[in-house]
Amino acid sequence: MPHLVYLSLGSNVGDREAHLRDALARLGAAGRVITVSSFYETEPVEFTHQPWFLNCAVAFETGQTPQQLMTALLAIEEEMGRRRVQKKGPRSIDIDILLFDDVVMDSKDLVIPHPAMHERRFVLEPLAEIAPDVIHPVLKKTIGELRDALEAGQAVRKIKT
Ligand code: PH2
Ligand code: MG
Ligand code: MG
Repeated sequence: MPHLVYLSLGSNVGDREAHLRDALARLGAAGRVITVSSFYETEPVEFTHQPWFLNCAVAFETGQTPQQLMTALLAIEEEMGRRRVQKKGPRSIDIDILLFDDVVMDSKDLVIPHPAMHERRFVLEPLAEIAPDVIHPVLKKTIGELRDALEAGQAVRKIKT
């Protein structure tokens, strides 16, 4: 049985749109892309002294386990030249697992659902576009509800493509 996964993609170095498209194409090696949200220009949060990001959300189907998928995503990031210099800092591509079926896990190097997803407008706005009624398996709220509950701030704007 394939697993239904939601991913968040982000880039804030170089040709951000090309990086997102390149990553989307490479995801085919690990499963099947079902839906891609619009691309959103987003204000950097947490580590704020860096360029604005381009972010999107992806619905994805895979036969892999969470660990296998994370390994595949890290390989894509590496192939695309990502260098880990500053934690939460500038990156050519970041691919994060947000949700994996209804899996709840907390291992040393992989936490699902993504522990910060419910606080991040750059995640919830694109995700609500493609999966508003999906329920967060820990918070038991829909993605639309989580998005509506965010405090004002964290500028996010859909770009025309
Ligand atoms: N990623 C982070 C930290 N801050 N801010 C925005 N707007 N978009 C991101 O993808 C992002 C961020 C760590 O992964
Ligand atoms: Mg991230
Ligand atoms: Mg990451």
